[in-house]
Amino acid sequence: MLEQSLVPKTLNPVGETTKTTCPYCGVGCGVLATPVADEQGKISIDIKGDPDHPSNFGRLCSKGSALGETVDLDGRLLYPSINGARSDWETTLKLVADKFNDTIKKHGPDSVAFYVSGQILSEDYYVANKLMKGFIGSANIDTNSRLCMASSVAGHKKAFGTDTVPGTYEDLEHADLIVLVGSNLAWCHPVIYQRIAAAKEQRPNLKVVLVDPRRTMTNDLADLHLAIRPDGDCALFSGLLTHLENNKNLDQNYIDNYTNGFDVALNMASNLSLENIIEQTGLSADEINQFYTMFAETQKTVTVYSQGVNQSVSGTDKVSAIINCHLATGRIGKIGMGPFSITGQPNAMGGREVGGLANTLACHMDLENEDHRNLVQTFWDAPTIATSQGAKAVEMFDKVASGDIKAIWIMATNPVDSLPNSSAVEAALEKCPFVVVSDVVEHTDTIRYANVKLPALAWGEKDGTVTNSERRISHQKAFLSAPSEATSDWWQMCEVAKHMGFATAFNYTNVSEIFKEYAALSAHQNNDTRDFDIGAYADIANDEYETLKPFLWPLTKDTAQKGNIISNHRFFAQGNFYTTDRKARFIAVEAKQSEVTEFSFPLALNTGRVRDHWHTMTRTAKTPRLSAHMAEPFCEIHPKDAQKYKIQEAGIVEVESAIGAIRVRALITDRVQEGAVFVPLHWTDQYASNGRVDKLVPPVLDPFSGQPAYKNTGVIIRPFEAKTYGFAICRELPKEINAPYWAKAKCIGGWRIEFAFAKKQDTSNLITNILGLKKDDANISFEDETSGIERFVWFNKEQAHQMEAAIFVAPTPVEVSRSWAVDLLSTRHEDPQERFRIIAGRPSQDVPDKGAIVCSCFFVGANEIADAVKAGNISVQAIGKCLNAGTNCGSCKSEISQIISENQAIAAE
Ligand SMILES: Nc1nc2c(c(=O)[nH]1)N[C@H]1C(S)=C(S)[C@@H](COP(=O)(O)OP(=O)(O)OC[C@H]3O[C@@H](n4cnc5c(=O)[nH]c(N)nc54)[C@H](O)[C@@H]3O)O[C@H]1N2
Ligand SMILES: Nc1nc2c(c(=O)[nH]1)N[C@H]1C(S)=C(S)[C@@H](COP(=O)(O)OP(=O)(O)OC[C@H]3O[C@@H](n4cnc5c(=O)[nH]c(N)nc54)[C@H](O)[C@@H]3O)O[C@H]1N2
Ligand code: SF4
Ligand SMILES: [Mo]
Repeated sequence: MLEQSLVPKTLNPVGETTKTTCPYCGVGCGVLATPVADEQGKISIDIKGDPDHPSNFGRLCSKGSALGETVDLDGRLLYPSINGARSDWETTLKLVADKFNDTIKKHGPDSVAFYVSGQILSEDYYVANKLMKGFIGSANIDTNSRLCMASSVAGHKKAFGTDTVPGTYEDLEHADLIVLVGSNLAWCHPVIYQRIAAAKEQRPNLKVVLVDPRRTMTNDLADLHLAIRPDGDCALFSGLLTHLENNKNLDQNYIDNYTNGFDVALNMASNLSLENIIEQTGLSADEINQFYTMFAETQKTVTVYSQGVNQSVSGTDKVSAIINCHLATGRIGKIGMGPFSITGQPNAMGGREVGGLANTLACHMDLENEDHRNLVQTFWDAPTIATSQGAKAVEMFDKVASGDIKAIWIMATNPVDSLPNSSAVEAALEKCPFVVVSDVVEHTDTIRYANVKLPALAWGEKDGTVTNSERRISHQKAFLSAPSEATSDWWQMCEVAKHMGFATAFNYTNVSEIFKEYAALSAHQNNDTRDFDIGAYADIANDEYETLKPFLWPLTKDTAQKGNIISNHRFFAQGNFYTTDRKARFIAVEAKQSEVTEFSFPLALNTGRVRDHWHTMTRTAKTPRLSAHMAEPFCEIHPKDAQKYKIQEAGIVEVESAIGAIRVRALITDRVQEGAVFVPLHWTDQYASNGRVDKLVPPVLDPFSGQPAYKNTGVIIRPFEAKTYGFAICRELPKEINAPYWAKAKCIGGWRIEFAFAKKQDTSNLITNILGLKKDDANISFEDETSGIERFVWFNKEQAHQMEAAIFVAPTPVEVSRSWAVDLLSTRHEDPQERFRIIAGRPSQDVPDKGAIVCSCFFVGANEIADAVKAGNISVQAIGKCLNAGTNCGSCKSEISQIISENQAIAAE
């Protein structure tokens, strides 16, 4: 039960709903948040999908559905502080302004930097960019979108002259072929996945091709899976261009009227022979041909792509190779057609629009364009304007390390975990004379290095706009009051600007004033010379902003029909690109064999996401529901590699690259290919002993975009030879967990801890190291010398039915049903006889073992689903009927489907 002081205060009375937007992925789902009271009057927030929001029409995924569980104040950063001592806002902001001013005075504007995030709102982003580029006069502002979208931005600008996503989500529903390249939609953009699944159910003719080295859950939707070799994408799409030419599938009219450079691009592509393509992609001639034929024959084709494309040394080239095929067939900007780069973060797109990248200017204007610079400077009435690119993310931290940057403000991102070579980032921040961090939580791996900590408003408290993957701008609204001294990111930025001497330009009293200025700038001297124009809102009043409905840009002053905006604008069906001659540019792409990993690092490390966690887990790990699906950092290893490197199932594995090593749980599966391993990016020092995968990833960058290649690092794996393995659950966490391997996760009523030691441990010490408890205080114990199995359980001294902790120790990976064990903390153990059962490590015979949790909404486990399949429930719907699994958010449907196919075979035997 949460302490009263940790319960957030709502702005609205019970029952009054706020329409807002989900703070997680770039799908940008509309959310209805309503305070509700239970019988004791305890307030919580009910979360539903907004049926009227055009991104999700009422749907939400597992993360969105669990938002209500993340808004409590447990673990929140609530006061500003300086060097660890609590401070007040006035002193703190003045100190930040003075330090930045002093540094600039002594070392010039490029000695300071802002590193911001696709998780701040457009208004926050707009003022940060305005301050750095127009008033400080440096372009040293970059964002974690560099790690995420930069290759797509670069690819768009090369081809279209501007960073435009041509189509909309509707195109996915109208398409006859959807090609998913390097996108695990089922887990990363679940509501888009569900929209495609629904369309496919209605129109089984809609075909889906998945291009991904791994067989992800998204494969459940695919008619064809191309398990491509890492970075084989340029070859695949270059070959496709040649195929389209050879088979007369080109739209010559489109090429002639609206594009340049086709011949050069085609020439380059045709240098590749089929053998080259086979070699670079690792696919068979048959697979390649099947895909090429499908693409060639299907007019209504959308190619959706994300990090398997962007996060690569050839990221920008991959984007170009894909766009080339769409331009060559004229399949762009028309219903059901187009290249479609989907964004990761809720406001990755907004950040691009406000010019949050070190090489862009506000409102899709160019830093290199003098007219644009003059326009922006005059509009802002700014004393200066940055004239050349600033340091991009990785370079920015290199400059912090070298001392060129001496003061940095990090806002809403965790670079110590998420940048490549993250140990070097740590070292850089440790040395940096002045580090400011704005965050919503008290403990992160980055905030450890802050001289100044600024508490920010979190989702539910903050207010402003975000833009999703399809260019739709939605209002993210507050429904909770600001806790303690937390303030909005835009306010922090503006106050520092004022203290730096720029009072007039940052004197906003309200977030809507920022939006209004931003909208006005987008339209200023535009006249369709720039794609981004939301001039319809150039005069928006505060009350109109309050009720702003989701809208798609562009929305110019002329076209606006405010109040009833039905815009489904697509770009480029009739050319009209934003290059000087208004024609698109084909880009010649040289497909090269991806570098073979070195002899000493023979495996290709791929990294990415899991279904129920968000990045560095600062919010998703607060909820037991979202922590149930994957409770530990892991490494997926192909069975043959497991054999080769002597890795046992559920053992601990050390993954080492040229720059670092981590220790995670081994998960042996043929979902990854032989020669490749996969580790998720989520686990930080806050949740595991040594699971930060970016310690392994070297700063290898795409040459055009500066985006890191997170998906192809040479590594070696070896077993961590543990003599003692263990699993524990506890109501209260000890201050510290001491073990060479540990990982912790929330469960209902407490925590679960996995651990391992290289040597056999003295039991008393082990218990102190893991749980901070005394062995002698255990109420039940079991020690078996022959098997080496040891188990201890502690009950509450006053309330004997309440279990406080249990620990299970063994010389091999502990075989205890985790889903059963985590329920023990929230069960009343009335019968003293029953209590002894706990040391058996599994439910009593009449209670079946659920198995690993698959449906996190209803806590349904894999064994339960498998049993239901064997009893004849062989469709996802039937499983939903009998177990409820998959009937709320639907995020687990593809996993259920997989369990069905695995067990149907068994049932049939
Ligand atoms: N659950 C969840 N959802 C999220 C997020 C989260 O943290 N958790 N984060 C959000 C953010 S910021 C982002 S950027 C998106 C990312 O969304 P995605 O891009 O879908 O996610 P990733 O898991 O990073 O990578 C996608 C796939 O690329 C594949 N891949 C790797 N190398 C290659 C290659 O060379 N070629 C091809 N074709 N594929 C390759 C990987 O195997 C992986 O399955 O997700 C967003 N949604
Ligand atoms: N190996 C590997 N590394 C990767 C990737 C990968 O695929 N593989 N993907 C990359 C990608 S695409 C991304 S987007 C990044 C993500 O990486 P990060 O941006 O570092 O991860 P987050 O956990 O989202 O960090 C957001 C931080 O902001 C805080 N926060 C949340 N809301 C607010 C707010 O409103 N204001 C403020 N001030 N703070 C807030 C959170 O508590 C958290 O500490 O990781 C990148 N790193
Ligand atoms: S798909 Fe899920 S995480 Fe993404 S915006 Fe929608 S509810 Fe949020
Ligand atoms: Mo991202």
